[in-house]
Amino acid sequence: MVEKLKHIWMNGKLVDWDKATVHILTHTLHYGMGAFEGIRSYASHDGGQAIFRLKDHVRRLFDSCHIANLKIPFSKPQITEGCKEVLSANGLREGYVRPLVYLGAGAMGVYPADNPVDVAIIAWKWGKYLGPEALEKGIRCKISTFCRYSPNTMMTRGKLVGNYTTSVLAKSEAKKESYDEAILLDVDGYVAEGSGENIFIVRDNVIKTTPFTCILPGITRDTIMRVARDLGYEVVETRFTRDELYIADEVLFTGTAAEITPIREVDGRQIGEGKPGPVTRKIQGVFFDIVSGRARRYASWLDPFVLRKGQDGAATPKPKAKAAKV
Ligand code: PPE
Repeated sequence: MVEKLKHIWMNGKLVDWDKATVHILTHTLHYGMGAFEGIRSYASHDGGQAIFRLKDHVRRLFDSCHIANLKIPFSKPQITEGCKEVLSANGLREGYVRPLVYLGAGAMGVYPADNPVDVAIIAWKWGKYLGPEALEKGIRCKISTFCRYSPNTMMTRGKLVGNYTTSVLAKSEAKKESYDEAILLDVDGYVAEGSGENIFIVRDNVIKTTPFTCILPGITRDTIMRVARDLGYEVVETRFTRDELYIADEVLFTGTAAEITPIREVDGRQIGEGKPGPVTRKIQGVFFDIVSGRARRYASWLDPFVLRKGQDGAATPKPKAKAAKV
């Protein structure tokens, strides 16, 4: 359950959490055409707080909308400010920010003639996406019976609302069978990505990740490719098969929500030593140094923001109750 906070940004204004509602004729609710982002903010080691790769997330939101033919009625700087504003207004140092662009109420039918394009930005507290021990111990995955879309079925470079129906099915199937997460193959049978993460494999210190044939161009994926190359590893973008995954020394997921999650088992087969391997550990370490502002080399990926006075993430002290009149 998402914990209720104070405010949500809707079409340029902060509204009360409970008042951030939509009409049942909201077009996106019926037909799934919309776009969203997922962004995290982190506490910095020096006592401040910053949003990780905000500029790149805002750019991808606009790219997604361009792909989907949705004209956002706000500029990139306005959306950027909106993301900071919801964190600030809710007193969240470490939060997850979800901008959502959707077609509002108007016409029904698949042709959204004059429906308004609405924008909301929500922030909430999101702990470890794949469970409290996922980052430390690694997770168990299953190759899904569902496939990632062919590029002309859904346009997968956009983070589009409707694209997530397959993710919901794949994840639910995996959880029902007591796995932590699903790995989807593409329509040609090669490994694509997780239901909400990109995937990397490591063998003999060579790192491979799937190319942009049908995956979401993950910002964490891009971060990890850069970090791994800076650490001196060879990183290759290439298709690989499920058996190559089974015999990898290490497998890991990357994503804003999932961060850097090691995979210790796929389809009942142990991966490597069955625990996070040395490459994954090293990459994880650098990632958390980056987001907490300790790795100066990557400081340009951090966008600091201020918390509103009295909203430092701690529970706001309640005003002292007045003495009851007797
Ligand atoms: N693939 C998919 C399908 C995906 O949804 C995500 C993010 C990624 C790759 C990684 O992208 P990036 O976050 O830019 O590194 N999934 C988001 C939503 C998860 C959800 O359940 O909601 C996320 O991590 O924010």
